[in-house]
Amino acid sequence: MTALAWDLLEAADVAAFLVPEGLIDRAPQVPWPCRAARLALPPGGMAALPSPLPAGVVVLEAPAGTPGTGADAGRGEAPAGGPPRAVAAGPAAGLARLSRAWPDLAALLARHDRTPLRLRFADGTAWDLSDRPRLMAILNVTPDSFSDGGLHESPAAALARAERCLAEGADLLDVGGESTRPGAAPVDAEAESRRVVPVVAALRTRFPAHRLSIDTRRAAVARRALEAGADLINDVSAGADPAMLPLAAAAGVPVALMHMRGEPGTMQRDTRYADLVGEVAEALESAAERARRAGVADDRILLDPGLGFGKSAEGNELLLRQLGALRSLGSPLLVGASRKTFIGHLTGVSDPAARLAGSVAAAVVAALRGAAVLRVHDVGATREALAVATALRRARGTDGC
Ligand code: HH2
Repeated sequence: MTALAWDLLEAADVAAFLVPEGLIDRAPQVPWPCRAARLALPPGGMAALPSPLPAGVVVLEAPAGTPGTGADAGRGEAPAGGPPRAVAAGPAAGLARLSRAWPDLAALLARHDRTPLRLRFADGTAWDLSDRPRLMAILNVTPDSFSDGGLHESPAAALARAERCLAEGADLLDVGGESTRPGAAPVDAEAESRRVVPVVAALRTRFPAHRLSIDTRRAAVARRALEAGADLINDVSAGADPAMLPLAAAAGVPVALMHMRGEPGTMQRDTRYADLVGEVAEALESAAERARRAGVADDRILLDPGLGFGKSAEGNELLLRQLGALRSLGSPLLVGASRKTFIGHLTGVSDPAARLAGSVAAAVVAALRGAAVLRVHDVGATREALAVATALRRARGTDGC
C-alpha cells in the first residue's frame, strides 16, 4: 500500500477499501482506491471479522502507536510503526457475512449500491461524473467577495466574465450575490435577489445551452433564480432555510450541500474539531439524508466539505488529503479551494488574485482524490492542468478509481 492510502488513517484507525471490480486481482497494490472509508471496527475488533475477507475488500489497520496525528501525519512519509497491514481477497459470498459482523461496512455497501456517479438536471439529462471532473466557474456579483468582489456587478461585466469562462471550458457558471468569506455580514433576500436575478436571466438568454447555478442560502432567492433559468442550487448552509430542500425537490434541480460550522460572520473563531474528517462526513451524510427525505433524488445531490468554512489552514489540508473518505458517502463531491486563505498559507501569496498556481495544484489534488466538480476562479489554467494530470494518471493504470 502506498503512502497515499496511509494518509487516510489516524492512529488505531481502520480503513476499508472497496476495490473496483477490474482491479480486484491487484487489490493490495491499488494506489488509491476511490471507494475508501474510515470506519470504526465492529465490537470485537479485527478478530470479529470473517477470514478470509471477501474479494474486493481491503482492510488497513494503523498499528498502535503510529503517529497518525503528529506533525508528520499524512505527509506521505513512511509511518514509524511500520507499513499498514493489508488483507485482501476471498470469496464474494463472504460479503454478506462480513456486513453482518460489521454494520458500518454494511451501510457503506448500501450507499454504493444506491448511488451512480452522475448528476441529473431537471430536464432529465445528466452528467456522467465518472469520466472527468466538471468545472464550476465562480461569478460573484457582489461588492465584497474575497477575490472578485466588485468586478462583475454590472450585467455587462458579468456577461463578459461568463463568456470568458465558457470559452476556457467551464461546465457551469455559479452566480453568487452574497459574500460568505470569513467575517462577512449577511445580505437580505431582497438585496441578494436584486443582484443575482437579472444576471441569471441575462446569462440564460445569452447562453441558452449552458448550465447555471445559484449560490445562495436563501430559498426565496433560489426560487427567483430558478424562475430566471438557473439549473442547480449551491447552498453553503446545506439546507438551513427550511424551504430550500423542498424547493429543490419540487423543481427537480440538483442541489450542492456544503459543510459549514456556524455562520460566515463567526465561523473562523473556533476551528478546532475532535475528528474533523469524521465530523464533516457525518454532517454531510445527515444533510444528504435530509435532502432525500425532502424528496431530492440521489442523483441530484452533491456534497462539499466546505474548505475555508469554519476550518483552520491545517484542517483544509487534511480534508483535501482525506477526500477519499468522503467519497464513501456515495454522492459526487464538489470542492472549492480556489484562491482561499489556506492556499496563501501554503504558498506565502497574500493577494487572493495571485494564488493561481496554488489553486490549480489544489484542484488537481482534489480531482485525483475523487472530486467530481471543482469550483474555480481560473477556468483555463485549471482545465489545462487537469488534462495533463488525468492523462498521466490513466497511464499509471488506475482508471476506475
Ligand atoms: N466557497 C465560497 C462560496 N461558495 N460554494 C461551495 N459549494 N463551495 C465552496 O467552497 C464555496 C461556495 C467562497 O468563495 P467565493 O465565492 O469566491 O467568495 P465570497 O464568498 O467572498 O463571495
